[in-house]
Amino acid sequence: MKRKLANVRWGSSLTVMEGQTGGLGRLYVNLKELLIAELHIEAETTRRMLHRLPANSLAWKPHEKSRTLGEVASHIANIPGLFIATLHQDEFDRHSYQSPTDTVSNIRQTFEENIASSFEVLKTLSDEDLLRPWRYKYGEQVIFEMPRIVVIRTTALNHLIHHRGQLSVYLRLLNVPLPPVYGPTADEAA
Ligand code: NI
Repeated sequence: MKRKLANVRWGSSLTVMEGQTGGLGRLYVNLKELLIAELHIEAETTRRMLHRLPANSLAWKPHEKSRTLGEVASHIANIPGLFIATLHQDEFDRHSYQSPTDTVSNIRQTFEENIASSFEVLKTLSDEDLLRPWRYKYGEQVIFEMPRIVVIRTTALNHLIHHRGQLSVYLRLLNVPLPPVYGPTADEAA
């Protein structure tokens, strides 16, 4: 039997299958539904951060070895396009991907397009698909091969969150008020 577990405030919902044994039998949730719910939360938090990018500081960097603000923000915008929106194929060549990220509006538009196509692809993936391997390549060179769900959880989501944390420090150093992330910041309530 299927029943809805929860309507969550970011607009997703989880559908739960109750086991045949009834009572406290096993619960079953499609893996993609958990990933879609997680991506909704992280996309919204990242969107808030990208809306604070100061257009006149994209070339700024906090250290000579660091990426510039624009490079970090571009990288964030591209991550879902590289590591989720590509998972309908069995492999992906990095050389086939290009997006304009030279201005704040390009960065934000690239992020929105990549998130939208990521949701479209996620909706099509079964649990079996998510457990099947996917290859990331530079031309003929295989950079890594991992099950799709591992790619989503590590190379997409954890990677995005890592660079969003980096971006939040850049924005603090540039005196940009920080939006809430997992809770309030020194500037704003959650
Ligand atoms: Ni990175």
